[in-house]
Amino acid sequence: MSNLIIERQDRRVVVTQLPKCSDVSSGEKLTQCDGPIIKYRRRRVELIEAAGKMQTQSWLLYDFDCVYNREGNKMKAFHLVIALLALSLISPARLEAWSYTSGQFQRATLPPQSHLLVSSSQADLDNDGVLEELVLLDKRALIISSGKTAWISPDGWQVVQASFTDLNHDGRPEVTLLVWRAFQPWPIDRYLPHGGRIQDFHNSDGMSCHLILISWQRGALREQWAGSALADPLRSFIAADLDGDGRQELLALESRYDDPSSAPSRALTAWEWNGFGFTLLARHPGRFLDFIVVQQGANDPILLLHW
Ligand SMILES: [Ca+2]
Ligand SMILES: [Ca+2]
Repeated sequence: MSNLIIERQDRRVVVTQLPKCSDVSSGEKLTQCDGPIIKYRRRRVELIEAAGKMQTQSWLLYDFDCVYNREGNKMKAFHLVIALLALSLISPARLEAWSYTSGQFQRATLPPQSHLLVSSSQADLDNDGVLEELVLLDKRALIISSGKTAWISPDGWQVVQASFTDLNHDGRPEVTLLVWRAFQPWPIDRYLPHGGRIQDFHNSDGMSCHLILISWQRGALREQWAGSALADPLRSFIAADLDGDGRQELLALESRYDDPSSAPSRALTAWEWNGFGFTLLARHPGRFLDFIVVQQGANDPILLLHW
């Protein structure tokens, strides 16, 4: 019980504290039991030095352990960044900086001192003051509340990504899921003589890709919105306020049904909530492997695309 109390106290500190940059030369006095921190900081210096030897990896110089959201709150660093770092060290990575400006994607320069934008790993979905957590395990999404499973994705769903967002702009957090499930035509299309309008929106295994929003509705966590099968499946997404209006847009890498999972994407896309679903704002063709979003101060975000 006392451990639980301490854990809850620590959580408050972790959520509200702004992190300091972690560095070998920070002057902080560490003891023997801080071995993992020392090891991490040494590895960080090695990566930065390695980055300095490469022409295209200037973004590796960024402090990927100092992560904030737009309001300046501490967020959790993602393994994705480390994965990108590792990938860029293996092969000569090609990285491009892009912004979303005047309704389209445009090449941009990477501002110094940017911070990585990542979604929080916790959010108060039911507004009771206790933070819910999101777990993705073996393509199942679980929402954990007060140590108990409050919601689990149904059998038959393959959840490939889950994030806390407010993509539907109702001022309350929801969970956005990127899901593969067995294709189902629209009910009316079952009776059409020449097939339905979405009949080709699935892979050869009959699986289609969907965006689904889960939120607190009528006293329980429920599907708030489930999109029809996407015309082209999404590889990954990031929710970020691209244009500084305080509302999140959806950035996503788009591929094609039956592209191998290791194949690069076909396009970078931006979408915005229209009250009933998502409207495409921009699409830029490109064989991208992955992407992250960084931001300098209150400037609009910059997308770093790895291809
Ligand atoms: Ca919301
Ligand atoms: Ca916006």
